[in-house]
Order: sequence, then structure tokens, then C-alpha cells
Amino acid sequence: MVVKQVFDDKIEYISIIDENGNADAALFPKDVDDALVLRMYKRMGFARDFDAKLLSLQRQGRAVTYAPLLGEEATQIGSAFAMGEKDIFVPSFRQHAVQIERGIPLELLFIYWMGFEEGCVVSKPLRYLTNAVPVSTQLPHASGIAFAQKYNNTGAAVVVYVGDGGTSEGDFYEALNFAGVWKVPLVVIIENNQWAISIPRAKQSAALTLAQKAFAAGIEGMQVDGNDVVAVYKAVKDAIRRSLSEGGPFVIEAITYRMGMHTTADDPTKYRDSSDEAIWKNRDPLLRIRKYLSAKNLWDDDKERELHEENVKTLDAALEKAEKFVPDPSSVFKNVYSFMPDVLSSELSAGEAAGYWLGD
Ligand SMILES: Cc1ncc(C[n+]2csc(CCOP(=O)(O)OP(=O)(O)O)c2C)c(N)n1
Ligand SMILES: [Mg+2]
Repeated sequence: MVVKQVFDDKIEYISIIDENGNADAALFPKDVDDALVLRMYKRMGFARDFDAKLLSLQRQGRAVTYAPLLGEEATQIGSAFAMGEKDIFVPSFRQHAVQIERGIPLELLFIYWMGFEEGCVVSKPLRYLTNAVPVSTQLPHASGIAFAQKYNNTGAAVVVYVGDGGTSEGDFYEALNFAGVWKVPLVVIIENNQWAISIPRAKQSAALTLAQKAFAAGIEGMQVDGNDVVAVYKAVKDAIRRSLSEGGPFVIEAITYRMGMHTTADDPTKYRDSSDEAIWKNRDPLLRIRKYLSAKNLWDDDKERELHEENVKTLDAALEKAEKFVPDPSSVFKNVYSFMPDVLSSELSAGEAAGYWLGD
């Protein structure tokens, strides 16, 4: 009889700037200077203002629905800053801050949340997929796109996002399995915000970490403090570099918290303990960087106010354009495929002939 250990691995968790704004000097990435931290802080502030604007628009009936990112700014901004120009971004439906940083016009994002198909049209030459609302369907797509990058030797990686709940879907495992076998340049960011609508993380999986799900596919996994923008930046940057140089995928579980509701159709007070919310309020991703920068005399209340005023101006200008947008209902038939298949063109003609959408 033989008894031997045939599998042994570990999950590391990294955090660099803590809740009080203190940085771990030994872990601090060499390619991150004060100017970069400042830039990332400002963009987190922009993301928060964007979020507040969309929430307010929805409450006024000027947007149909919205999935807030409040609390998840560091995961999104840190990872967006880590991506290279060529890298391809594949979101689920909550990564508005990444969309903004990747250059998707603000106006288009407003148009999307106003419910118009045109908001889904990829803004070329940017390299990304549009939101995937069916949970985890973006993952097999991302694996396939990553395979194409390897096959065509483009030197680009694919960065795909999925929620904690999304890791329970078959698509998640299938995408990881494929990525592991073909060693594609794929970085999977599990944006673990502790909730999948009303299902808490503990009821989502009995696994101690979600990152360890990577191991079954022969992929490396790690956890990062998802409320620490510097730690996320470092983790994602390293993962992209490694996935390209060693031709293998990587899974990063970013531990964060959905401070708001799942979407504007949801009310978390019905299922969530407010004491939990208070704990995470102290871990606010903006607060710690503000403390970090203030201690270095790089930030103060005046700068904060100016930033906010500037953000509101930028957002209002984009919104004004978006609200003048006249949608074309036939666009639901367009942009689905690179060409319009017969079945869609005959439906489009029938619809036009019946005048379905020409009236009020
Ligand atoms: C296949 C599928 N099942 C169910 C839903 C309904 N639904 C939308 S979001 C969501 C929860 C997603 O949770 P998570 O993956 O943690 O992402 P988060 O919303 O927290 O960002 C569910 C169940 C859906 N959109 N698609
Ligand atoms: Mg979630």
C-alpha cells in the first residue's frame, strides 16, 4: 500500500495599505509612486461620483435600472490601471469604473443604463466585450478570446471579471478548465463583494476561498484585499505579466464588499445585517487612500471638493449629450453578428412593415 501526498498548494492573501492608510513598505510595489496613487485615488473618486449620478438618475426615472459599484472602486480601478493598452477587458455587469478607465465614452454608458441597445455597441478600436447579464456567460467567451491571442501570438492578455456568485456556475468551471489545459493568457478576477443578490458568500460555497477553485483546473489562484487599490494593482499587473510570459491563466479573488444594493430593483435591508455594513464602512477603499495621501500632504478637503466639482461637470456634460440621444429601435437587430442573418433581417422587415416602433 502506498500513501503519499499528491497535491499540495496554498492560497496567499495580500494587502498593502491598511484601513488606517498605513502602507507595508516591504510589499509596496516599486513601480507605484505617489503620483500613481494620487491618480488612482482621483479615478476612484470619479467612479463614486459616476455611481451616485446613475443611482440618482434611476430614482428620477431617467435610467431604467442600475447595478451600483459602491465599495468596489479599488478592485476596479486597481485592475484597470494594471492592464496594458492591448489587453482585452471582459466584464460581467458591474465594472463601470473599468469601462470608464478603458476609454468607453461616458455618454455610451449613460445610454446603456437608459436601456438603449446602442449603449451595447463596442466602441472601436477599444478592445472589450459589452456587459454580460446572464451570470458567468462571459467566462467561456473570455477563455476563447484568450486562446485566440495565444494562437495568433498577439501578446495581449484577457482580463475577465466574475462575481462570487458567478463562481458557482458551470460556465466558470468550464472556462477555467479550458484555460488551464490550453494555458491561455487569461486573468480571472473574482470580484467577491460577499453577496449574490440576497445570497451571502457563506451560502454560495463551502470552499474556504473562491480562489482555490482555480486549483482543480491546474491554475494558480490568490486572494487580494480588494479594497486596497495598490494591492489590486500589483496582483493584477503581476498576473497579466505571468500569464503572458508563462502562457498560463491566473485567478485573483478580490475581497471587497457591495456597500449598496444589488441593483436598483433590490433592497438589502430585507436580508442584510446593518452591523456588517458598518464593519465594511471602515474598510471603505477611498477612505484609506485618502488617509495615506493626507499623511503625505498630498490631499486635503479643498482638493476633495475641487475633484468632486470637476467630476460633476464632466458627468453632466456627458449626460446632456446622452439625454439628447434618439434611439433607433431597429438597433436590436443590428450589431448582434458581424452580418445580419436572414432570420433577423426578415424579422426586422416584418417589424418595419407593421410599424411596430414608428409610433409614439
Ligand atoms: C444565469 C443567470 N442566473 C441568474 C441571474 C440573476 N442574477 C443576476 S445577478 C445575480 C447574482 C450575481 O452575483 P455575483 O456573481 O456575486 O455578482 P454581483 O452581482 O455580486 O456583482 C443573479 C442570480 C442571471 N442574470 N443569470
Ligand atoms: Mg457578488
